[in-house]
Amino acid sequence: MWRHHELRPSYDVVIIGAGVHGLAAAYCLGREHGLRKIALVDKNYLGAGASGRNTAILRSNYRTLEGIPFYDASLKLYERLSLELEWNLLFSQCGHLTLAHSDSSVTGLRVRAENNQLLGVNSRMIDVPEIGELVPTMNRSRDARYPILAALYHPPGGIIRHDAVVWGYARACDRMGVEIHPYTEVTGITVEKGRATRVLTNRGEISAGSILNTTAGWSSTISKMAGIALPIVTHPLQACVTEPLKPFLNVVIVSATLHVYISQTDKGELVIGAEIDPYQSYCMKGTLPTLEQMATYTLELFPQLHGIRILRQWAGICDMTPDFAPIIGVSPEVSNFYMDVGWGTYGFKAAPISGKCMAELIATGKPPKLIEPFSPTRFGSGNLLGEKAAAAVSH
Ligand code: PYC
Repeated sequence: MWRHHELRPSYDVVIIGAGVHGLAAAYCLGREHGLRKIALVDKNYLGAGASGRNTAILRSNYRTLEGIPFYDASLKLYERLSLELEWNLLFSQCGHLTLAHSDSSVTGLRVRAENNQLLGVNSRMIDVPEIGELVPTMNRSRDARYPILAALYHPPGGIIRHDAVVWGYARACDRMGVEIHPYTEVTGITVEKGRATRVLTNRGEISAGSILNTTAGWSSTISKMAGIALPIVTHPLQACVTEPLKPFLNVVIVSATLHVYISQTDKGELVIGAEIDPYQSYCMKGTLPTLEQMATYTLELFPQLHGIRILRQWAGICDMTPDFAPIIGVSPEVSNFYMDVGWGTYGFKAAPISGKCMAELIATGKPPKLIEPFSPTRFGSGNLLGEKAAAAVSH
């Protein structure tokens, strides 16, 4: 799939973090801008971080006028990515349902539906009978602890095979001559006269024309090596997968009130996710209380699932920003240090468009319009965004 290389002494671009964001940026730098002297370095195996730990949900039903077009561009790139990479990513556009269990969440989801429609994204509010047509197996009783009142329906949303996305991009990068260096941990970054000149790793030193930080979970620690402070806090986010069941759920279900989201894979397993852990940590282990919560909330929606077995539980770590929007752009302090970080719980779905935009920015020096609102300078100027209301579950 990709070859082993010795580290060369210098590259045009060194990308730190070989998850989907780093891979997508390397792929676009090569494919769209003709750059080849690119090294992707990662302290672990490919997909060991957030790229292989998310619940693989794709959607563009966001809340803000900045976020909606961005995630929608990403979804459209995902729609043709299997063809482009010649690698089946098992993207199933089965649809995405965000449930409302209170009047205030109906109002909030209505705003999202209207903003989505205004910007050409296929989303609409649906009532309980229509929810029943889409998910006849879900408990829609008025006697439930939190009865379902309505839902935001987003037909183009769905699930994909996240490992396949990593492998597909990695294979395409390798074919172009981009070097992928797993197990290559960055231990320092040298900055001279406002430019990052060298990346120090456990396998030696590399000089770099440009450096791109695409790490998730460690983005603030990597940026700090270049002397850049980021307004990020890092929290674990847990998920689990059940034994395979006969197909009964062909839409992604999200309930912010119940703090749970559920989908069924092609193999029949249920993938279930929680809200972020309430404390900051870099730990990627699951905990029993969160597993119990995920099980309890799933049973509120699907009581018939009692007794099914959990196969695995895990955590990924998420870099949370104050406005639930990413930090994308060049550092105002270090002129050749680029960042595509701070994705919170939204990163996986944004990878194709972030990679494209970062590649354009690095290759041309001009930020594409789509990423301008996410600039690292917005915290200083007070132009924060407000994407929290689009979170799958409340945080
Ligand atoms: O934003 O769809 C989402 C999501 C699901 C799990 C984590 N984030």
